[in-house]
Amino acid sequence: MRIDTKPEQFACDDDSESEARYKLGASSPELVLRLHSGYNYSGSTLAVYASKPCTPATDDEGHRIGNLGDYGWDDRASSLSTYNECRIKMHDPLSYGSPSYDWFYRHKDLRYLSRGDWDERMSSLQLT
Ligand SMILES: [Ca+2]
Repeated sequence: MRIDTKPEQFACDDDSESEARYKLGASSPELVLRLHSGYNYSGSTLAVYASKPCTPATDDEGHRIGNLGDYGWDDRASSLSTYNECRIKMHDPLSYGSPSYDWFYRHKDLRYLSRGDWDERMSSLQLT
């Protein structure tokens, strides 16, 4: 059984956006994913940063979140964007598994997760 490392929370600058920010890994983080609580990139946001670029390998354990509830985002996302060549696989249960929504191509913007019946459903995710 895998136990995921809980990412550290970023310190917020006074003049920064109000969105919550988290990073996966330790150094030189780059933006890989942004979740939104509303459709069409509206509502609250969660920005996810990774310490290394996404790669074509789907088994990269460096880019995954096993419990979005750790950040208050279990069953909450209604739209999302990926960045920096990353693709996402969404999972309904905690700790991955089925049902899941397949990998999207790079820079795929998902403005309405309801279209795939994935509105407020994702509980864990992988990025590649
Ligand atoms: Ca779920």
